[in-house]
Amino acid sequence: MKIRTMLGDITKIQCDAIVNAANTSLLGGGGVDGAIHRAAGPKLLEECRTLNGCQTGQAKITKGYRLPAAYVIHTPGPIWRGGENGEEELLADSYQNCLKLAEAHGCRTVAFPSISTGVYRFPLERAARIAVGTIRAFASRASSVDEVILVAFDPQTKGCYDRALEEARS
Ligand code: AR6
Repeated sequence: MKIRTMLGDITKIQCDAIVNAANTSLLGGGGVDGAIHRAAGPKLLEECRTLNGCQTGQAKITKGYRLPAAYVIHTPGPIWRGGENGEEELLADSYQNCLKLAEAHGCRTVAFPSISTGVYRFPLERAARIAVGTIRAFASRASSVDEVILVAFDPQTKGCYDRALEEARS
């Protein structure tokens, strides 16, 4: 399984599934969540309303509607509260549960935004290491997913991903 990083807007990416850094209501919000709902159109919210929310670290899947991606995998990442409240484990759960759902739906390519590092204030470098570590650990048991794209919306996030990947490979 290949892992690559890119700078860009996740709503423009042509792949089987994009991940949404959602909240537990799954009813939309700001940041990447707002951008995904705007780009997908109102049918995405309609489907989300049928899902009854989602717990932190878990994931639920919908269709992509007007997005180039076939599916959206929604996961509420943890809100950073100092690091003593299971935040690291919950962030790893988010990545892992998204990958499991992608596998269950036969996805080959999956794109992730930097979950929890915006409004939820998870420290960026730690989050990047958790993202890379969890995806690499999953790679050994992945059968359908063969490419994961880590999509950074700003150069600082891209730099953190690239360093975390380099560290993990060396
Ligand atoms: N493409 C890729 N990444 C993006 C995009 C985009 N179009 N837009 C923003 N980002 P955030 P969180 C980056 O705050 O911290 C929402 O209101 C952004 O720069 O979107 O998990 C939800 O409803 C940052 O690097 O998500 C929740 O209430 C990253 O995506 C809450 O925010 C995540 O930032 C979730 O907070």
